[in-house]
Amino acid sequence: KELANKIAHFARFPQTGVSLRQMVEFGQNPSQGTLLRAAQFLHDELPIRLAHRVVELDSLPDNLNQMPSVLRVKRMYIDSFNELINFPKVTERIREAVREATTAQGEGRRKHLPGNHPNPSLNDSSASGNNARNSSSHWIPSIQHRSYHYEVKPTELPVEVAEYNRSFVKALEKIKRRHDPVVTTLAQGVVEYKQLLKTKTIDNHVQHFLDRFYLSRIGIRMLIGQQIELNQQQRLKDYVGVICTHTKIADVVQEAIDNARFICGDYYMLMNTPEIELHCPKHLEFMYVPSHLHHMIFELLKNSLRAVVELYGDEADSYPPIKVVVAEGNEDITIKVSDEGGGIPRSAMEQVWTYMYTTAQTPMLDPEFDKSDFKAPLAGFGYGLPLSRLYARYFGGDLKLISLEGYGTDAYLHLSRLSDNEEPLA
Ligand code: W6P
Repeated sequence: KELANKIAHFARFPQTGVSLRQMVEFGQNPSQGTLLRAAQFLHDELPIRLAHRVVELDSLPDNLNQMPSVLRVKRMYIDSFNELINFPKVTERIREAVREATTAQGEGRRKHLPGNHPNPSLNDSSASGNNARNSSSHWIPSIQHRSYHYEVKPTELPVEVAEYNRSFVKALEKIKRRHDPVVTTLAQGVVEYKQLLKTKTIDNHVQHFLDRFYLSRIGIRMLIGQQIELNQQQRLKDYVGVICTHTKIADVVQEAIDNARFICGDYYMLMNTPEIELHCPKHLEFMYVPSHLHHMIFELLKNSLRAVVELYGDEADSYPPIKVVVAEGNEDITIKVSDEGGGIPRSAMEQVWTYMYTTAQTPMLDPEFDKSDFKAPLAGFGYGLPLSRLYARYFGGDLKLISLEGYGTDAYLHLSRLSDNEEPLA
């Protein structure tokens, strides 16, 4: 139908990646004019990314793409796609006002290249000439031209600019909230699929689909989260949106250590929880999203704690400590988490990264389940590790495990310092 055509049309356009550095440079002291350009970029880019996801959901194996849970997820993507393409375009009058105000600042006029954009409402019909297609970011001069500062006095811009930004943020907030349950809903679909096929493993095709899908979700939510945060009046020191330009690694890791130990002691009702030693250059800082960093370290520590406690028993007088080493390189900051929890057999290493692998029961995925009397397992839900690796990869890092069966496990979390890596887009 018409909708299917629209989605197919948008899905033919390549997705445009943004690097951490671009997000930061774009978001430093953004004027309403800069925020408007960012809004235009998202107005263009998000429907493309969403359309890619819908097409991929459709092309899943037959009995999976018809699962009620998969259809529910698809519906969310379609609804958000529709809301975005029906969101009013920036009027030519506003655009002209922003252009004027920007130029008046003496920064040099930026050429607004004409768009041959999939969304016809976004095409600049008044412009002519360059219709180059391959650079899909060509209609975002501010991102294309690595100059991001539009020092525009608010008074120089018509009030409609701020109004437009506000209403676009509202639309983004609604979309973000709608997609909150995507991971659990899709996980439920995978459980059902597994039951249907009476299998315990997941084929590579589905595994790769889920990796792409969740990676894409991280990116979409990052971009939406940035736009929402940048539009807030209040600004935290050292923060650009959700990015902290001076993330103190030792502090974030210590926080994750404290939280993981607390959760572990609570879960196993331990008298003394395993110690976690941290070796980290005290003042080491880098540009990152603290919540992502916390999430990944917390996840690794929970796995290590579980392994150690289950190897030595919950009544042991003491446990071998878990060691966290933070290494400062030029290219990477690498965080090693070492436990003596007995390791993983080599044959099980691949399973650790699959979305099927669950050592724990999965009542949380049962909608009938009463959360109040459920004790969340410490680790081993099957999603923590693969998702953590995607968080690492999203900004050009990676996560690797080396196991010494019979002794313990080392996890290596590589985080790229260069921050020029563009988002990986499947
Ligand atoms: C284990 C299994 C595991 C997974 C991830 C991180 C650490 C560990 N330790 O025994």
